[in-house]
Amino acid sequence: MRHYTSINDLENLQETVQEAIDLKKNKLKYKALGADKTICLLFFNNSLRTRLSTQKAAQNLGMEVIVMNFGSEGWALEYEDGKVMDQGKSEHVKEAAKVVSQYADIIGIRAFAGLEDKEKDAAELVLNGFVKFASVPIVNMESSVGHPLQCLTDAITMEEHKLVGKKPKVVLSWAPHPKALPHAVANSFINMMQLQEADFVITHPKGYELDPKITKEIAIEYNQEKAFENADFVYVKNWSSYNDYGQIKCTDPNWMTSAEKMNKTNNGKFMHCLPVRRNVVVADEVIDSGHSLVIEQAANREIAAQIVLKKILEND
Ligand code: SN0
Repeated sequence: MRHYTSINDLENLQETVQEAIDLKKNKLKYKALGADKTICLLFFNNSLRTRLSTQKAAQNLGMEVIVMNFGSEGWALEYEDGKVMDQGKSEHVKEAAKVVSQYADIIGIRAFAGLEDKEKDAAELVLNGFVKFASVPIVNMESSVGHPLQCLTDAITMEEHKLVGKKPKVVLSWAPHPKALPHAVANSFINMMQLQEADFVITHPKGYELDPKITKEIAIEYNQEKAFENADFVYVKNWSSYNDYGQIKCTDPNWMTSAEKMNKTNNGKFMHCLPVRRNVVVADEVIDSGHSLVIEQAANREIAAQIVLKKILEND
């Protein structure tokens, strides 16, 4: 594997999940693999888990890590070809990507959707700018369209918790949120689920349909309680409207995941990528219960990042 920009860059998801579960037993086994190599993590947006878990994963592989909060400390970058740069942008991605490539063997990029211009977000200017102009592999640490380290984490976590011999029922549920959030986590979760054997349902209020190129023929159930019936895993996430791009169309608190709703599931597990707004997205009683996997998911971010970096270092 050269770049990791989407879950589809993995040759085989199931095999990768098994490799990750094995790696978890001995995280320092490949400490020599990254010796004398450097990863440079560029953050155009905030982070807790992605930053620390990717750094830890690289360290487990013996790599040196350079982290930069590019959004607040770097020059404002221009992405448009042929632009007369006489406005606010100081540097072109052409130079920035080539320069960083000289200091790093792998570059990680986090650049969220702006949620103002659908076409610009779909074009993945930041991620694709680095893929195009860098001379080293690029890892997507959440772009406008996807969060492939998160969905690999989620696949690992579900594999560890699924009931043996039962095709799991998995629900992706929209939740209310005070801010307009990107579609990336939901998109990548869907991409990943399309590579799994599962009974998969998406539930959200009308008007929250995601990009049909991503959801394809997946069932949408507008009745959340119905969707939760007999679910083994409930994956909860807010996203803003895709059709009315970046808008908040619904704030109905009834969409919060409560214990009452979880009682409709098959002893189901609650999942969320974090950070999460307690008592808006999910009730305390659910996230604090034994059915919540959120802390385990966060732990698996390290393993997911490590298996990805290992594959890139091995060019496997
Ligand atoms: C991001 C998102 O894509 O939804 C990152 C998730 C991994 N989440 C947020 O920006 C939440 C911010 C907030 O204020 O709750």
